[in-house]
Amino acid sequence: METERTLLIVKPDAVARNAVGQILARLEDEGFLLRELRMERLPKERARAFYEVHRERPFYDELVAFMTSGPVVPMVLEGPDAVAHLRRFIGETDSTRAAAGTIRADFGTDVQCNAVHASDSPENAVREIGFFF
Ligand code: 3AN
Repeated sequence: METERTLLIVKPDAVARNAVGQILARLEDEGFLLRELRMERLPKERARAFYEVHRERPFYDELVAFMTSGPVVPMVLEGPDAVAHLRRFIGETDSTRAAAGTIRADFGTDVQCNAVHASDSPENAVREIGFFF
């Protein structure tokens, strides 16, 4: 397996419920190596640009409003096959359907407030890491 880097963002819902430390601990326990980390408040235009691929989706404005509603914690994680590994580890998009024990099941609420974002392909990981770091 190839060593890869991927981007994870702790979203405003999980920051607001004081879960950053617990999420970090799970990621570290799973063996991901933490390479970059920051807390920031995303300006609206940055959030719009980050989710540009969803521009035409009906939830786009709501998604941007949510992602700018409070601070986020973007980070770079590294490990073997990190992109796919992290996607499996966080669980599926809708927190109400995510497998028990995943980050989205345990710290998210629904399809929008789902605690974390993770890059969905190696190409997007490169783009998203470059966007934040
Ligand atoms: P993922 O984050 O699992 O890659 P995407 O890329 O389909 O999921 O969606 C990006 C983000 O948009 C999600 N993390 C979620 O916050 C939001 N989202 C996705 N689907 C919906 C929906 N039907 N209604 C509201 N928000 C949504």
